Parts: sequence; structure tokens; C-alpha cells
Amino acid sequence: MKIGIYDSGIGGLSVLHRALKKMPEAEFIYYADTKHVPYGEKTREQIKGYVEEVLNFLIAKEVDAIVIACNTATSVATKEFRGEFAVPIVGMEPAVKRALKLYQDMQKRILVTATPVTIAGEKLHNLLEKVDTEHEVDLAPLPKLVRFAEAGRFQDPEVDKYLKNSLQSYTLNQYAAVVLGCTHFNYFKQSFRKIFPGEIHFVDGNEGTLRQLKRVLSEQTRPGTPGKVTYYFSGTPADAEGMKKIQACMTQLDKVYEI
Ligand code: DGN
Repeated sequence: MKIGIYDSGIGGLSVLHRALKKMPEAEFIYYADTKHVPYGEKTREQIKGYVEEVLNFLIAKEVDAIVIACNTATSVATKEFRGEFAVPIVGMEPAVKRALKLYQDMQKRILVTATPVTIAGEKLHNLLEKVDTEHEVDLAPLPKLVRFAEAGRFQDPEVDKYLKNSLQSYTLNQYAAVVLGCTHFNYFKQSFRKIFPGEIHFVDGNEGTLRQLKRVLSEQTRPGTPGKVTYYFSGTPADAEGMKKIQACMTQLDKVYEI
């Protein structure tokens, strides 16, 4: 089977990283829309246009399913496009449900971090209304982390400083867990850890998305080459420079998924 995984940039590599472990039988096409990253700084209409273009590209590559490995794009566009295409489309969702399930009885709160578009989006607020009945969840938009990630600045004093400043109005020792509601944020677990006093747990939506992907895949998928990944940057095959960047991301993901 062939799966398309798509993000505005390198964030979705964290989903691919998990998928390569959980679905070793699958072949993947990874699409980074590097021409338009970061989506968090674009209008909703622009994002919808990008999503449509990429979905059409991946369908033409004969994928059996597509993962929109971007919370921002999912928040804006998935509902509209689901059912419009010949293959199943799975999106991301900040893993609030999972965080509450795992850490609710610790008598502490949950902090959801994401891009401003995801934090302000109706999709997240509808979810919170359903699952956060005790009002235990706080929201923190972190607009600059996507740019830090795209620049490969995963462990950088500037990131530590940025997080510290952005979260200074939050009482950090009241949180049991941080929801990483943007796939780019996975790269920064070391920096988040430095900011929170005491033990902090991280919850991302990657495993949930992959579970959903397995659910929607039909039995009749075409055979692919297991473990093969082909990378595209806004429709152009990745060159040697791009592959080096991807390798650096995968190395960082190996580290942060051990944390
Ligand atoms: N990785 C995207 C997300 O999960 O929201 C970030 C989108 C962007 O480009 N801002």
C-alpha cells in the first residue's frame, strides 16, 4: 500500500517517523509544502487552496490514503475535502482527549500548545466543549516555533528564551502534560522540558492519527515497496540538500521520541 503524508514543512516527518515504525509494510510519499510554510501566517482561504492542490498531487501519485499531518491545515480544511476525493483522508487533532484520559486524575491541568490558527479554530473549541467538561485545559498559541523548526534550530538557546517568554503568564507547575498540537512542536521536547519545573508529560496526536489511518484503509490496497519513502518539496523531488535536512530531522526525532 502507498500512503501520502503531507505537511506545510518538516512537522509531518514526526508522523512519518512513527508510521515507519508502526506500518513497516507500507510505502510512503512525503510532501512538504515548503513554498508556503508556515501555514499559520496564511489566511484560511489560502490554506484551503494549498490543501486542495497537494491532495490532487498525491492522488495523481496513486496513493491509497492521505494523512494531512498538519493540525493547522486539518483545522481549516479537512472537513471540506473529506469525501471529495477518491481515497480516504485522515487529519490531525490536538490530543486533548488522550491527555485528559492519561493525566486527569493527577489533579493537575493540561496545556495545549499549537499555532494561532489551530488555537483560534472552531474545530478545537468544539472538541474542548465535548471533552473538557471540568475546565482543566488551557491554551497557548506559539506562533514562532514553526519557523525555528524549519530553520533546523531544534536545540537552541533562542528557542528556550522564546518558550520562557511566551509562557511567562502561565503558572507552569500546575500542568501534568503538554499537548503538542502542531506536528512541528515535537522537535522541541528538550526545550519544553527545561521550561517546566518538575515532571511534565508530552502528548501528541500522531499515534491517534495512525490508528485512524489503519481503520480507514481498505483491504484492496495496491502493493507498494515496504519502507520506501519518496520526498517532494512543493511538487519537486527532494534534492541532496533537502535529503540532508530530512536526515537531520529524523535524527532529532529519534532523540525526542525517547524522551
Ligand atoms: N505542522 C503544522 C501543524 O501541525 O499545525 C504547522 C503548520 C504551519 O505551517 N504553521
